[in-house]
Amino acid sequence: MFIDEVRIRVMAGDGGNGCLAFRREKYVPRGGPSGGDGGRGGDVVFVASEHHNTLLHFRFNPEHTAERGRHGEGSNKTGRDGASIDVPVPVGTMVYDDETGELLHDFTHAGERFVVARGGGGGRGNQHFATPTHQAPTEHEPGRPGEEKRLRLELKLLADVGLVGFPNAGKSTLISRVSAARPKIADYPFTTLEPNLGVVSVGDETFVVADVPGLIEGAHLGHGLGVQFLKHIERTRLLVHLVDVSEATGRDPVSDFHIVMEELKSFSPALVRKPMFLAASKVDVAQDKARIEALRALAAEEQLPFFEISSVTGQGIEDLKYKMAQLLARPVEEEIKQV
Ligand SMILES: Nc1nc2c(ncn2[C@@H]2O[C@H](COP(=O)(O)OP(=O)(O)OP(=O)(O)O)[C@@H](O)[C@H]2O)c(=O)[nH]1
Ligand SMILES: [Mg+2]
Repeated sequence: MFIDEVRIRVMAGDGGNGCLAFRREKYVPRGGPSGGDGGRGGDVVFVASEHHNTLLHFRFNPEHTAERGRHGEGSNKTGRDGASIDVPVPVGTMVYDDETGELLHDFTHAGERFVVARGGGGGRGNQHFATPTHQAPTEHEPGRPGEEKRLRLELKLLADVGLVGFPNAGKSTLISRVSAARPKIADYPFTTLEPNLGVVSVGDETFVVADVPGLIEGAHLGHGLGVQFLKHIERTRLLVHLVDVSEATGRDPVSDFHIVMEELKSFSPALVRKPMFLAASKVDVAQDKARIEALRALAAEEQLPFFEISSVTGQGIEDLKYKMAQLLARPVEEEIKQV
């Protein structure tokens, strides 16, 4: 399975210090000790959320700190407690202590809460140290430090979008263009030997794109890398079919399309019934525009949304990302009806 992973640091608030003070008031000679206690530091709490499906938000925000408790004050005033913070994590997140490797928590349902770092207790003020024989105590405690931890969060991901096409069609390059994933890219077929995942964000939406090894004719018979890795995209909601339209392939784009479709179908007929986008890839180096037009006509015939993209110049990439997000934002039932 695919795994999204981040390392973060959480710091609960320190407790406030206890105060050293004596009551000083008119007409009250030798007022006793009056140092208040420090407040508790805030906790860092993880909350399982249905609205998050990736750990992407932690990449931009790898430190989470709760507020410290206020110090105690004179007149026996206790310091205010520090505010705790709630940090959302997707359901399915496993929280590990990064130093010991110990599994601290496994979030299984929405709304579940787990305190990952506890705030420190407040120190006692000198009011607590008075005894009959010790009436002017100067003892007071410092607040205790909040817990600080380095954590590793792990999430098993299901891909939302699968990239399919011939070897060398530019699938890995596309995923590196739209996400932070950095798969191996090279100018020879079968660079990708196992699926790569990338997390894509478009506005507030995030989704997961899987790049699988290229398919060739006879893949279902075991040619090339075969088709067994297609199981990784069986549960996606959208396929983006990349066809290299540059002359360098020495093949016809339309026949490339049909060959890949046959291989997908032989693996699972359900795969070719999924919503699919057809993307003409490497349009920056396609000299003969007729190759693109032939593919466009095919897309119209097959009723597939058509894109012309270049992961090198960036042409068409934003539009493709946006349309993927738009399709994924639709309720699942709507897609089933369409099929
Ligand atoms: N000019 C141009 N070259 C591209 C483009 N996209 C990818 N390439 C090049 O095409 C070659 C193959 O790209 P990859 O992304 O590795 O192709 P792939 O589909 O992942 O290939 P496999 O992993 O072997 O199935 C690399 O040399 C890329 O630099 C593009 O839009 N324009
Ligand atoms: Mg690849």
